Amino acid sequence: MAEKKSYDAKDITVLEGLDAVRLRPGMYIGTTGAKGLHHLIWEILDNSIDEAANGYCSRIILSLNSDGSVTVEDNGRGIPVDIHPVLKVSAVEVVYTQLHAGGKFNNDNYAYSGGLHGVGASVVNALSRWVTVEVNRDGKKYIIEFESSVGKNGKIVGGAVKSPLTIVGKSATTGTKVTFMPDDRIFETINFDYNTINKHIKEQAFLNKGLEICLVDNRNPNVEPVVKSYKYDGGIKDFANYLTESKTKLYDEAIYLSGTSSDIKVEVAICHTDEYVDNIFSYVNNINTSEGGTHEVGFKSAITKVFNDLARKANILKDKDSNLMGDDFREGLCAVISIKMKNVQFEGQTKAKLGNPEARPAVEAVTISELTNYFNGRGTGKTLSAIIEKALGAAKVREAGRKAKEIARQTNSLDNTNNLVGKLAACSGKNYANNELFIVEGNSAGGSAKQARDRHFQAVLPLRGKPLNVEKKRLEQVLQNEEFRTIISALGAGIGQKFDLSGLKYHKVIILADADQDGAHIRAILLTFFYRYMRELITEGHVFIGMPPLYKLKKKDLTEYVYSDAEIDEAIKRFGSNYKLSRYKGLGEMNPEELWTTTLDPKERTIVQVSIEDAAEAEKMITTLMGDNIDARKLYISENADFNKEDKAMNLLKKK
Ligand code: 28G
Repeated sequence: MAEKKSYDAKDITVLEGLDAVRLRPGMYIGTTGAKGLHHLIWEILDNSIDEAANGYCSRIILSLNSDGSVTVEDNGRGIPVDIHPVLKVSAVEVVYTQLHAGGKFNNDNYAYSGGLHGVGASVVNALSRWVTVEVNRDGKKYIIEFESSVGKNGKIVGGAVKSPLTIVGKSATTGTKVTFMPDDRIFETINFDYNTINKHIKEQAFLNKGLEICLVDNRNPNVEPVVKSYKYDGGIKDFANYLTESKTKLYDEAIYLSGTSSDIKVEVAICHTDEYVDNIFSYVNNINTSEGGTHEVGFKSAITKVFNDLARKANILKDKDSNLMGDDFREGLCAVISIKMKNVQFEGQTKAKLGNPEARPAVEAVTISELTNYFNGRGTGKTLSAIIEKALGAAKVREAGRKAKEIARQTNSLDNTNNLVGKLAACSGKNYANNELFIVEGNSAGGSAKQARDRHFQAVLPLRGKPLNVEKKRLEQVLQNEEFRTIISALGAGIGQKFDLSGLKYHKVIILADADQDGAHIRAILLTFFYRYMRELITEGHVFIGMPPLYKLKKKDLTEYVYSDAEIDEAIKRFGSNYKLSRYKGLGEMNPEELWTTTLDPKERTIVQVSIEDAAEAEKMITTLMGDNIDARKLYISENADFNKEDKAMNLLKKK
């Protein structure tokens, strides 16, 4: 996919200064939205993580400051401070002001897919209002400051030196401390999201064995700072155990393997649960590859080979028996694969798939030899027999052809299910391109929406509670769920392999859920469902998120609806005094008229189109459950939340 373009002189001039970064930020950080903003942190953090990977740093502290800036501090060697022989400035200044990096930008995928390898610091500097770097090294403390300010010609000069490297005192330690203020002239938002950062550093702590990463949220001056610290001495082995901690495991401890082949470092953690789906999480250079790729292919073929060989050696598979299939050994599998390699090529819809062909044999070789070694050791008899038994069970089902038959039968039965769409309030118009389907959280909001809508082109499907989490289900189980069956038949385009957009009866599918944690969960489950079974619905731009207002401001006959917390202060100011402010806790609180004006009326409403990246992110959230609330997490997993039951996990969250 990643076709290499030639790197000519024109490119070099474009790429030399930091202006190039300010001119085309998307080239370097993907977007100037929230995702790109957080990328700034990941880039600086990566430099500390690299220092840790080299063996010189054991702790990183990430602080969110009350002025909106971010500080990252590590206890590594400190960025070098010696004077560059040609440029005659300090090495740390070079790192923060030069986009050198030896022609690495000739690959479009490169910057976009994360990991700017060595140029991240200068990109962050270019896109910040100001940056301060403190280096502790050689018994001294040094400081250098950068800023982006308006130059003589009225243009903004990005990341210029404000004060060059200066010794400000002595130091008994070593390390680097970087503080930066994202530039609000570049980014659509400069609000950092705690959960996004928390999730990221937890994931990075799992991927970097023994490295301690702390997160300190200092942003609210009225409360004690929120402090979190992650350190996993077992690395991805701990990650695999964590991902299965609330499930029934077939053996207690995850299997951990590591090795190097053809200059590719490979680590693998494997465990099995009593579930039927598999969850494989893979990473390349600490970047998540949610679309899989060659490393996953190598891993899968390796475990199939090793487990078949071991089953034969144990005489569980007899000479006359044929080998079990890969799918059989992956039933209930939870695995984490982490590899480190050079010249990574990403491909796929979200650039989250590893394309390098050399990764396949490398992962395969390490997994085969290390997994075989593992089972040649002592005390693994139980583990092995549990894995083989599980696979034999899966094979039985497979051989009976039950899976295939059931899916075929149920998919076909969806073709004429008029009886199923009972709860759906369809629309009268037959111009599908115009038609909209609102999937609405809760019966009461659903009722209001049915009254409020324009029935010529708007259909409403209310959901009673929380949808079945598709993550831990086989397709045939998803197809048994009444709510999903209703959605599938209402849309009229089939599902899975049989999905065909030409049958689609609503060209806009709008998810309407409350702006709370429950609503977020429902959105994530629905997006995961679409992502897994109707992906084209998303890639072709048919899926939207509806945005109900959070507040109503009223004064005499003037009414204004406010859609975000960020806007409310300003709106109140505009109203002056004697206004009435009400907060909508949910869609259910709105009467049909209000619902129409604020949320349904195409002329007034705000709806946000869902991108494939959003859906991939939602899926990842559901499958890794990287959240912090362990009780809620466990409950959520153990309770097969369905439409008719109240979700206990969420009630629990609310009580806290
Ligand atoms: C706190 C926030 C972000 C870093 C280091 C340490 C060294 C370094 C960083 O070298 C790259 C290497 C030599 C030219 C390396 C120190 C060797 C010896 C380092 C960070 C390029 C710069 N002593 N720690 N960079 N050099 N932490 N944390 O940025 O060839 S960046």
